[in-house]
Amino acid sequence: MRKAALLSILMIISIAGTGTATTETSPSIDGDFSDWDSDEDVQTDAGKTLYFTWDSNYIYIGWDGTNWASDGDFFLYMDTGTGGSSTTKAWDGTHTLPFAADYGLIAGGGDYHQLIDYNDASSQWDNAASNPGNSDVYWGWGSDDDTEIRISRSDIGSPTSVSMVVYAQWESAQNIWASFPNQNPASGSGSETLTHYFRVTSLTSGIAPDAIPVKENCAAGQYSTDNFESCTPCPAGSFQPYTGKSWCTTAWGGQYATGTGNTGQSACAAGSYSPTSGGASACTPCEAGKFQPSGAKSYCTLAWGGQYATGTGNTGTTDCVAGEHSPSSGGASACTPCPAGTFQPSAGKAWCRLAEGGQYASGTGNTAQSPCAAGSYSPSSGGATSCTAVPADNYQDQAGMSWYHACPSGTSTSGVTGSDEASDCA
Ligand SMILES: [Ca+2]
Ligand SMILES: [Ca+2]
Ligand SMILES: [Ca+2]
Repeated sequence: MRKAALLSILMIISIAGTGTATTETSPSIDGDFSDWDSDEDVQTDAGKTLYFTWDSNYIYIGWDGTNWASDGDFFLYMDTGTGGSSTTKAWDGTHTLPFAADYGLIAGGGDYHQLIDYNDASSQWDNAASNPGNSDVYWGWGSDDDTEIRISRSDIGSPTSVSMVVYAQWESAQNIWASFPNQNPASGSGSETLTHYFRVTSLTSGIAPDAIPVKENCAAGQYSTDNFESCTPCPAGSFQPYTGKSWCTTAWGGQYATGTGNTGQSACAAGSYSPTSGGASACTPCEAGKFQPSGAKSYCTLAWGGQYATGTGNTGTTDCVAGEHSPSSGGASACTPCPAGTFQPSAGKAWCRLAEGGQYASGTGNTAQSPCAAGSYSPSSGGATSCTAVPADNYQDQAGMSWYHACPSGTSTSGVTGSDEASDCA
């Protein structure tokens, strides 16, 4: 049973295949589809079939089963070359087209129809100088609701290629109820963004209209690598703000684009950066010893000498406290206590001062030096970590001195060191 069903399907496909023909075809405009070839009913949507073909003088569109006086209004938009508009002519509202259309055909019902021409100079849709006459259109109505349309190729700039969308909207509202290519939305609710279109790259003979490729206008955040047969989200670290592009832009230095499908990039926050080479999917916190007070930067700055930046992601630096320093070369993640023999009374300094002659600084992290006591001294070269007792037969009766007095001739301290007054010499 299932085998038999499959066989009959195969037979139908085979019969349809042998019956196909190719352009060029010239059907009569009479509300009768019997003069169209079997490969010219290109798609179905909402129960309606779209027919499409051409010959050397005309483009032909067919649409079955709709009374345009009561069941809605008909719209055709064509991109034939440079310029044009991706917004439709306002008709109870506008829709977004997947290309910059140069011509359109609007039909309200009965015999009303209008070929329109986008005026790039004034940025508006104008009625075309030539309108297809009644002899060129058979509008579906009550007794014969099949529509056939013939548009003179010379009336639309004699294009050699064309991109096309066709749709129907409600009788007195912009809501789209059928749309071709049928990959396009037809939600019956307000303004739509049409994403797909038929693309005929050469309006020549030998082409089967039902094999015309449907192209996708990539949305913002996407790009196409296969001539718009499909779209791919922009990879992390890149973005695309516009529709219909074949590339994504690498995020700039100081910016990032996280995840895929980004329509824009974001600025790195203060305390972080992304490199000038670009393409970051995330920003990097400033490393220890560096800082960045501003957003959208491609670098962090070394902490200045006398300051430090501890941990990562710093937006600023901190002064070293008194008794500490960081080197003038910068980039410190911590400050260093002043070594023994030196001191620093101020905060935010890149150096420590040597203890002066007659002074000393013991241990590390000193904020001040101390004077040597009487009976002791430190050398005038400075940097002493402690004071030295005055040698025997000498004395020093003042504090803070780098030298000492010799006992007067004929006197001594009897071998005692550290004498702190002249009377110790006897
Ligand atoms: Ca016909
Ligand atoms: Ca165009
Ligand atoms: Ca209508």
